[in-house]
Amino acid sequence: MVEKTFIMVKPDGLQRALVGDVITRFETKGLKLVALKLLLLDKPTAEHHYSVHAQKEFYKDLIEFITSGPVVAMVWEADNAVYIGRKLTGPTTPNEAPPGTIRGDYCLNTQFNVIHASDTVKNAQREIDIFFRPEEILHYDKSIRHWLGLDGLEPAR
Ligand code: FUP
Repeated sequence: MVEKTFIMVKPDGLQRALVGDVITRFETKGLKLVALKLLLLDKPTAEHHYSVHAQKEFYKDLIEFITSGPVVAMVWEADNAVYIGRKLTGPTTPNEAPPGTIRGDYCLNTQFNVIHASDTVKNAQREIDIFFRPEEILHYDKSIRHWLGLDGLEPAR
């Protein structure tokens, strides 16, 4: 099933010059970039995005952190995009994130963990709606589909 997932490079990722690397990992895996913007989150938007954590002890710090500098918000599309996005990202706790994942390769700290990736299709849609207007999500074909094996089993002519 074709899905969209919401991916965000957090302020630490941008300051550490990891935006390009994050994009490269999703691009080279084969997902399709359908929306992207650089923005400074305001507090209400940050609180909306992280509302599920409102009662947690780390919530205040999390809101302060996520609004502390520019972030890069993106929407990536693929079959199973949400699951793939989480796999590329790695677990929340950096010590548990295996090498080869973004958090496993770049993070030592649970808060400064470089990237947000939607955890369910439902949450992905909710998060996309917070950050993007419908007309900001693009529809287009990528010719690479064939070479990723996404166009069926017909051999190339
Ligand atoms: P994730 O979906 O992996 O980003 O993790 P969560 O939704 O559970 O948490 C959202 C963010 O809160 C994490 F990216 C980092 C932060 N967090 C903490 O700072 N401390 C914690 O104990 C758990 C999460």
